[in-house]
Amino acid sequence: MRTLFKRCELNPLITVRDIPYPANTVFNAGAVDMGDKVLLLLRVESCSGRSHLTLATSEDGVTNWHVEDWAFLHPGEGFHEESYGVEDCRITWMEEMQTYLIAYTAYGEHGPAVALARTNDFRQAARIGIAFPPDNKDAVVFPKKINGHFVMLHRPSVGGGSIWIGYSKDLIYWGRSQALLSTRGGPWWDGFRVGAGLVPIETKAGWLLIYHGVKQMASGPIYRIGGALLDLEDPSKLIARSKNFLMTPIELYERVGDVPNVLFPTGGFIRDNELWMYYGAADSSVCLARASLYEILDELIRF
Ligand code: BMA
Repeated sequence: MRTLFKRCELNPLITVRDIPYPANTVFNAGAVDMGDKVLLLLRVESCSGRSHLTLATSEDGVTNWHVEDWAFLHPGEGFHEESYGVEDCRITWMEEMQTYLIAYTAYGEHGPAVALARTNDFRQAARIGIAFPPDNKDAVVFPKKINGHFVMLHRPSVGGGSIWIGYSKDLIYWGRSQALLSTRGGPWWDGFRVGAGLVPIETKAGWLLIYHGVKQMASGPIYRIGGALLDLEDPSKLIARSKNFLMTPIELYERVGDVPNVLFPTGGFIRDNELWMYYGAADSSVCLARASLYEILDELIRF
């Protein structure tokens, strides 16, 4: 079978055995290419069932992960909206602010909300606040302002499970919301739900968005990976979208786990025209797959 994405032969890269304190599972990590190392912000689900975010670094982005023994972002005292946990972050380097923006799911008694935090050095995070109230998740901030505005994708769970776009001047007040990429319905691989995956990547053909799509089966959902292209000047315009999924659960570590049949991409970057994509597998590990950027663009433009 010909596949665009090649799985790293050392998958799964990080499992709960690599966490230096008691935990239930590790998955869905934000990623940053720092040149001399790759930094991941892991979602660790503790033995209580709540999640927090923990740092891991590796010089080559594949082997010898050093996982910190403290939580970088923990459900905070006094932050009622995230009292059930902090989950599934995506990290954006904002060149013009010289800071990292972290979009994450703040899960509280009212449901999952989209929250933002910032850091300059990954020593500590400063919370910015809730950007979109429940039920909202799968948020990514674009890596630069477009027409003077910060731009964010997010996924309200009501109203069809589609990806929306919103804008802000100050990262606090968000508006001009629009639905951007809808579920396809019917038997499609992304018929039931979609959600943004990696931070959009600027290419000559448009913003490349890697997203997850869910198909509801008799036995439960299957989470797969697809791609889309958004207009560079006006990212609310969808230029192309993969008709076929780009990657589907095949390996045992993707098929079996706390939630079976899940590929959940949350971190990635381009190195030498190759897309490095970190994804959570079966809510039980962090894995890596790589693909040629040009082959992905080719696949998207062909349909
Ligand atoms: C989604 C998110 C992810 C999770 C996925 C599969 O709704 O909550 O954190 O990986 O479901 O369980």
